[in-house]
Amino acid sequence: MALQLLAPFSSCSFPKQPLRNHNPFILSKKGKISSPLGCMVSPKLAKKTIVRRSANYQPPIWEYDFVQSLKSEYGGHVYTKRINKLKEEVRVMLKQAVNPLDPLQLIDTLQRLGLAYHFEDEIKRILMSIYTHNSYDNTRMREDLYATALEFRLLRQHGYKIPQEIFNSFRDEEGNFKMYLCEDREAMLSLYEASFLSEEGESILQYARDFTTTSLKKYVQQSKDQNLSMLISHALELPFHWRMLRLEARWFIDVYERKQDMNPLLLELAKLDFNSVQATHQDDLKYMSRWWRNTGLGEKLDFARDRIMENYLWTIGVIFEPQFSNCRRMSTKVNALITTIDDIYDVYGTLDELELFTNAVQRWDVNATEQLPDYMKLCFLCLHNSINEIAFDVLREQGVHIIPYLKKAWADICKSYLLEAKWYHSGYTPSLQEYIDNAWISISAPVILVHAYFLVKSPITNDALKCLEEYSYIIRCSSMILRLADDLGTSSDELKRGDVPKSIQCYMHETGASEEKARDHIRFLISETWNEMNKERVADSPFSETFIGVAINLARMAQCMYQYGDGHGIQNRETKDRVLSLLVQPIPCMQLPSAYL
Ligand code: LA6
Ligand code: MN
Ligand code: MN
Ligand code: MN
Ligand code: MN
Repeated sequence: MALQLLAPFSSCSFPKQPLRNHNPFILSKKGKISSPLGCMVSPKLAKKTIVRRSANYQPPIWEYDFVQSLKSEYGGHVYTKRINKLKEEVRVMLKQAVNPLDPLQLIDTLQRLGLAYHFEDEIKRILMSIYTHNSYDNTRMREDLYATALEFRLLRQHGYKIPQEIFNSFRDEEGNFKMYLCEDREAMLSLYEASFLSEEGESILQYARDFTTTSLKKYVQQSKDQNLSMLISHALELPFHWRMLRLEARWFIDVYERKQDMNPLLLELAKLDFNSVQATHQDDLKYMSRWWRNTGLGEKLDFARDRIMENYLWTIGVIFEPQFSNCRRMSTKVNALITTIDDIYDVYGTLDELELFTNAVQRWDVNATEQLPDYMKLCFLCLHNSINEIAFDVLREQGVHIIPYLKKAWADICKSYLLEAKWYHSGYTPSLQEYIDNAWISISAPVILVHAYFLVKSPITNDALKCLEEYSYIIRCSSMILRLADDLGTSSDELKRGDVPKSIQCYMHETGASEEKARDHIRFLISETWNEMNKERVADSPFSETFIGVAINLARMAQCMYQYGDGHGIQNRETKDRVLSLLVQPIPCMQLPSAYL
């Protein structure tokens, strides 16, 4: 049964849109968020013994002193000099790459090594020239599937409208991909990766994805070539387009080192640059861990997740480039506040207290703290101070008063939290549609993205502010993926401790499906949402490329964090290893020759 995910806001406030027949769901592109709780009056807090739940979250494994002891030599002048020299050499390589495949492969390698951000102008120029020198009207016969798919992927990534029919040369009269192509694993991988740049309704790409997935899975089962199998399994687990960039870079640097035809210059640059970026991230992290300790929230609100390391890790997935330190730092504050407040609503607070808190946030008024219990006073003031400070910086530096936007985002999330709390306390199971209408907000992506908009330092425009206020479609798509990925990773534990039914359970309740089928359905919705987001990221928009990148990266980071369960709350082995490799351990490098020291 096809489920219709229609308007992602309360369905009573907005007429449902007609279904487009090829699409199993439509996220609404516009609309107001209704305020189902706005008219409710908070009852006075009753003085009685209160039974509170516990999530039994473990204390943080990353101790304050350990974080403060992190130190890297790679931020220093000597390394910067070497990196700049290597960058010049890569620029020459980019200029000299002329045969049609060379520049594409070089760009792909630079992307995967995490170096592309240094060469954005050069890469744009090369792709522009490839685009203008070729015809994409699908009459041209193409012979090399590997090259065609790579060209298609890189061009689409960069916003060119390349038709899916570019792959017609590789299909027979019935439209099937020609079977002999399966023998060429590199081509299969290349087409597989390209197929994730699809938009909704692009059946050739969907077919390409199914075809290559089947073929690559079969290969992995039978193959003796361990190296290639490892690459393929990695891609099958998550395609490049869905992956968190820094982690992918860290992984690929090791892969690249083992490649026979690798270029030592690129390898050296990739390692040094990774380590130098890591040095910047360590500085951010140390700053954040001091801030967090000063808030006292980790200590005083003992029921809540104390996860400053994980809260910072998210921001590396969202925007890793060294020049965005301030954005990462302020976003970490936002994440830490979200995580704490979410636990207040989901675990610790009574319904009466939650009404008061929601009301205080809506008023955005320090006078509202008076009625709050002490633990909420602390949290509310921390929220108020931290967010007002972010707004103050923006006012000082860019002359725009943004508190109305920030406080609206916080009021919206608190209202959505409160609705979930009411559902929980009344034992109500919503339909999947009703759940989603609220849950794309309660997952916090709108709050994260509204703040990020003001922190990426692109000029603030009125058009963008309007889109921000109504949570334009790219924000909704990113939120939807974050929500569904979070539900896949966290809902089992949430249900055990007592929480609202999440998307999986709502779907099971509504359709009678098994948990496994429900999970499949949620994964399917994630992939449909990616199709929508792919279209949206290249559509006309008042948002900067940087901000659109942030929205997409947030979805990628969600799929990373919840890839093996609740990587945000549980402190599982995978998250621990990721922290170690991204934030703690530099990549071993050869000593620089003494001339540099
Ligand atoms: C996930 O917790 C959590 F805290 C989030 C708000 C996810 C994203 C957070 C960042 C970037 P949980 P719920 C800090 O699974 O209650 O408890 O909405 O969220 O399912
Ligand atoms: Mn604690
Ligand atoms: Mn929660
Ligand atoms: Mn919650
Ligand atoms: Mn969850």
